[in-house]
Amino acid sequence: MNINEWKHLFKLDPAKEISDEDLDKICESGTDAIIVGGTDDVTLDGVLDLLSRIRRAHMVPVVLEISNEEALTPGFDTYFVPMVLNSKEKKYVMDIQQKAIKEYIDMMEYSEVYFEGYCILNPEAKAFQHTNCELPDIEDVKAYAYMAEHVFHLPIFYVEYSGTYGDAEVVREVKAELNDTKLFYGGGIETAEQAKEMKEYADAIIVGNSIYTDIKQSLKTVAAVKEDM
Ligand code: 1GP
Repeated sequence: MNINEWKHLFKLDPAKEISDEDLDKICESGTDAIIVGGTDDVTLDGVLDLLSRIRRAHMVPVVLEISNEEALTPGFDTYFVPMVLNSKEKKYVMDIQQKAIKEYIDMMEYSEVYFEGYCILNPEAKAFQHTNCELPDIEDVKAYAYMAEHVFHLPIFYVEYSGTYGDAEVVREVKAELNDTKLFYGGGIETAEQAKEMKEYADAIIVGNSIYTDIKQSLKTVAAVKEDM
């Protein structure tokens, strides 16, 4: 499992219902991994329920994106820890993360953990409001990308438009800033065409909400960005 080769990820929200049938389709879709993560009402029960249902019958790698410590549990293949770079509050950039490291340093030593530099660009997104973000312009975003790679040496820079389809030009310009840090794009992808458009610049795309609104179209985003399918 090498996150540097990931091209497509589905993100499942533990606070949302998904039938076994739809979950099977997501797991068998050919996606590179499934991220379990959300903003509101993420509980340990919800996280464990999804993990066990995925693990029951599938080999797909499963990532926990940690949004609150109470829902942290061993058993995932990989852990993502967001640092919200455009938050106005330092606690969302690094304090919560520092506290988690202090508490879970032992577990981290035998787990695969990656920190993500998040830049949240949709002011309507719950995550934007929850982490008290400031809306950056394109030059700001590029400077955050520079910091992610050259200051923090983060493996991932995540352009997050959660809930709305973003500006492909922003993604293109950000990609041009990055060499080693991988660019993840997520937000509003509902069709194969949108997946293709964002994947042209992003190293990996993340598809979330459309799993719950139009699974048929959502599944088509996988083949749209993976040549081997
Ligand atoms: C959310 O980036 C992901 O964190 C995916 O966004 O739910 O809008 O697809 P959507």
